[in-house]
Amino acid sequence: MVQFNSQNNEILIKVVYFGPGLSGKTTNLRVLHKLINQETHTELFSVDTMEDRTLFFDLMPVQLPVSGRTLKFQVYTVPGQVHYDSTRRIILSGADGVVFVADSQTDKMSENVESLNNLHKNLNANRLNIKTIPLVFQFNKRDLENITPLQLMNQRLNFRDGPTFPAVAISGDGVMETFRQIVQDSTTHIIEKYQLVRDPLEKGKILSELESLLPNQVLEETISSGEMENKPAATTLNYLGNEGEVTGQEVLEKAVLAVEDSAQLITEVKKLNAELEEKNRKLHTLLEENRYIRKFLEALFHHAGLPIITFSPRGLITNWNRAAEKTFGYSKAEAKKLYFSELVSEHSILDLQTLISLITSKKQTLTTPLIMVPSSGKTIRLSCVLSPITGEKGQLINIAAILSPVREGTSQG
Ligand SMILES: Nc1nc2c(ncn2[C@@H]2O[C@H](COP(=O)(O)OP(=O)(O)OP(=O)(O)O)[C@@H](O)[C@H]2O)c(=O)[nH]1
Ligand SMILES: [Mg+2]
Repeated sequence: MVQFNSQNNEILIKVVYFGPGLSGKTTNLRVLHKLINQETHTELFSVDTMEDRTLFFDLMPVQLPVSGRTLKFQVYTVPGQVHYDSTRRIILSGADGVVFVADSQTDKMSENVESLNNLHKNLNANRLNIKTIPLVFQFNKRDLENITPLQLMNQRLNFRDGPTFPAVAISGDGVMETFRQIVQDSTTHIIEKYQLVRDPLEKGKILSELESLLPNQVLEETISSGEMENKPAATTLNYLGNEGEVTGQEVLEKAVLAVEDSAQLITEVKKLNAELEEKNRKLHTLLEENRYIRKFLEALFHHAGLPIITFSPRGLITNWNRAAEKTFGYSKAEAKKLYFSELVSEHSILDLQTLISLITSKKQTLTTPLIMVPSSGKTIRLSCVLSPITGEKGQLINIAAILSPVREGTSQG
């Protein structure tokens, strides 16, 4: 189904996991989902699943960014049960690669062969050729007793001498290896078929980048068949309420498209969510730092040994520290009802006014001695450093006054 979106430089590639019922197709996708979910925020959608039987299909969209392009793999499983034939045909439509998951148990060989014939028939119905489409074989359930030797499985099933992988999908063995192979083969196939990249060096670069994007780690735990019920690994979409086979080509096609769209949307929303959470975390850290700095500055302000007073451009006191309380004898609440000029003796008022108009116009820090009047009425001479406090746009918000004793004397009658 390869589709190109030249605007976003996207290439859509469809890969289908095919095979007889219970051979382990869904298990493969669940393992892949566990392994690649972290980096790619990939979702796994299971559409109409009853216990561990796929009734419609599973879909896992995997986005891999390589060399300025995004390769969007749509990875499907078909329902293996014989009577879901038309669903398999629809899912195979436009496939760019197939993984055939065979069940290694000796008594399953005839089901494997029947399923392979069914693949042939349904590819044909979609005008696809089983001899040329990228096809990877996985011989699954190698952990069980009574299994067919690999060589014999190869002879019976691998009619075109394609790549094969033994696997124990429930414990993850062989799952990533199989996926890597189909990713490489279907990408190569598409690049060559549509002549997307002519330079062999660039083609090699894309393929090795793809290779490095898929993780090497192995599954830590075994996937149990009951896991889906206890801890859903997949987003379950129930597109159709009907039980059993859905008939009507058109309905099925629409259903597949609708699920693809929802899958795409949900994946994007998840990705956005993850980005938002990350931004939120950063913002939170910043706020915490800010809160800390604020607390630190507040402590510094209140416990500074010198009186510090802030007042509005009109002169009304806005803040007042403990040393100011001690020096002037007013509590903070009382001080906030006063104008700064009320603390200044009439001998210094002109000096103060000149200073404030200079600060207002030039926004500079200025120092002057002032004769000041505490609540006791006994004046004191203090050196006053006046600094502008400006807002984001440079506008004057407040003026800060830091007061300290002047060297030559402390009081005047
Ligand atoms: N022992 C063993 N069991 C496996 C292995 N892979 C899958 N299974 C089990 O086989 C059963 C069927 O696996 P699924 O992945 O659901 O099979 P499927 O091919 O999707 O089946 P359908 O959806 O019906 O076509 C589950 O109980 C799996 O846990 C394996 O490698 N070894
Ligand atoms: Mg299944």
